Amino acid sequence: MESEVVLSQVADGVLTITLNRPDKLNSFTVAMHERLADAFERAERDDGIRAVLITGAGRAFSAGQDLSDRVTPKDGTPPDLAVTIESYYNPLIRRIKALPKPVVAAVNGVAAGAGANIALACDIVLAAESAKFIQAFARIGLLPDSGGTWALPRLVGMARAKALAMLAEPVSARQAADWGMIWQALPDADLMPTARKLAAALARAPTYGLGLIKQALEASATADLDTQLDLERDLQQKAGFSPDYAEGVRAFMEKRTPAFTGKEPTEKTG
Ligand code: T3D
Repeated sequence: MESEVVLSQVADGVLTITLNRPDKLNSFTVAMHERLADAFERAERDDGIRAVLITGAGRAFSAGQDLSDRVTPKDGTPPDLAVTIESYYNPLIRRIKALPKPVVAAVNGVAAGAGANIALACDIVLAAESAKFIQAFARIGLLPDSGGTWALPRLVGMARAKALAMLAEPVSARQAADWGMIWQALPDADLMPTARKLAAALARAPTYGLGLIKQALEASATADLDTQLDLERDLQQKAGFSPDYAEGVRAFMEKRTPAFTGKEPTEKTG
């Protein structure tokens, strides 16, 4: 029996998603995309899920598109890549960005092609020291997709983005952390315990407020300062009406640890 290509497990308010085609370095098939979409849909509708952790089984995070689905006979018609991008990769990136909950990537091994850019679309990226990021696209005549051409210049600057995309050379996890492309590189044995701990801490945090942080930071990429100041005012108003803000201030004044519920404001109390 074929094993599940994407594994999902909920514990401590964290939905852990494991890409699970280790013998093919977790490269993406349609079935994988569909299972991954199901998992994100669950994260969207289940209030009990307050953080998502995504990782890969085996020695890779993901090697991007499964290229065995892309072999064209010399006289055959080439695949229309816009179709898969529009149907699967773009919706996935939009979903990660729009989810009002933190998404953590634990990059356990090589992340290549769309695999690299899916990891980089996550809110907090941790990587094992043995992991590497490869914008492999140019090796096969493509350009970075899955938001790569948007994310890379913002994360590492245009000079590095162009070289990474055109040379398609691997970047070590340590180098990626030093460049600000990811949050942390960790000794291999520490990756999953640290990632689980971090995701569980995020799941106990003020989820509604974290969603607003994510919204504001994502919007800043294309906004001018005036627009961003207005957005901050509007989102802070929402945050100020949330039960977690009231709890946070009370807990501070009472010198105790806050017990956040992550809930949205139910009514205007201010
Ligand atoms: O097509 C569209 O819809 C458009 C969207 C495109 C998005 C993309 O992601 S395009 C980019 C696709 N990905 C790549 O070009 C990366 C291809 N893989 C590699 O370059 C290398 O595998 C790695 C650098 C990632 C790792 O190298 P290495 O030496 O550690 O492993 P390996 O021996 O190459 O791979 C191990 C196995 O996984 C091997 O299978 P085998 O021979 O043991 O049966 C290899 O064929 C398989 N594998 C690795 N990557 C893919 C793959 N099989 C299918 N598709 C892959 N992408």
